[in-house]
Amino acid sequence: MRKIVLMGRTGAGKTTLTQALKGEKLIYKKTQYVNFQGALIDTPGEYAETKRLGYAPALYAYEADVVGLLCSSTEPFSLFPPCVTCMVNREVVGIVTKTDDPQGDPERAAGWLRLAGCKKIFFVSSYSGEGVAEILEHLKEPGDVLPWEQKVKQKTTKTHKNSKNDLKSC
Ligand SMILES: Nc1nc2c(ncn2[C@@H]2O[C@H](COP(=O)(O)OP(=O)(O)OP(=O)(O)O)[C@@H](O)[C@H]2O)c(=O)[nH]1
Ligand SMILES: [Mg+2]
Repeated sequence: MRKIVLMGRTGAGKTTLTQALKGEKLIYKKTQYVNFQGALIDTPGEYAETKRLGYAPALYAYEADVVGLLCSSTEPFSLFPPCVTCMVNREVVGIVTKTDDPQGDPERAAGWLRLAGCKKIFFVSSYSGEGVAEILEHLKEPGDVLPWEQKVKQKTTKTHKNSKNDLKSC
């Protein structure tokens, strides 16, 4: 998988999204420091919110192949300045989170992410699972087998074995 670093304000849903991407149980845990978890890099929201810490996300971007800027559908304003994506020489994608929230406005969040320079926008809800598979597909590299593909592969192998046995019994 290509590595993605998730950035966005406190409560944007970065950690919950890492849990959803890994198929784990969703448990609230405040991020205190940058967490490296295989292909996922989770950052604390304070890095995006505090000017003095603002250089850290730019540096951590170089540890990843893709930068994910998160903006939840419920955010009242955007933290990302226009065209901020030019600060890193990595692909930057926008991720609108909490699309399930009835109080949210996903299109407004997507507009802010486009203004920040994101060409590709994912709409996700870690609660319902919407959009999670699309992010995994985007990070997939040749040779990677995603969990649902593995099941299909196993089924195909089983069917192939069964048909072999069927042929033997004939
Ligand atoms: N409705 C809804 N709530 C969500 C979703 N994802 C996360 N939340 C909630 O939003 C809150 C913050 O989520 P976190 O994943 O901890 O946010 P974070 O961006 O990691 O925050 P920091 O670690 O403080 O930077 C939690 O109460 C989550 O349960 C979602 O898809 N839908
Ligand atoms: Mg977190």
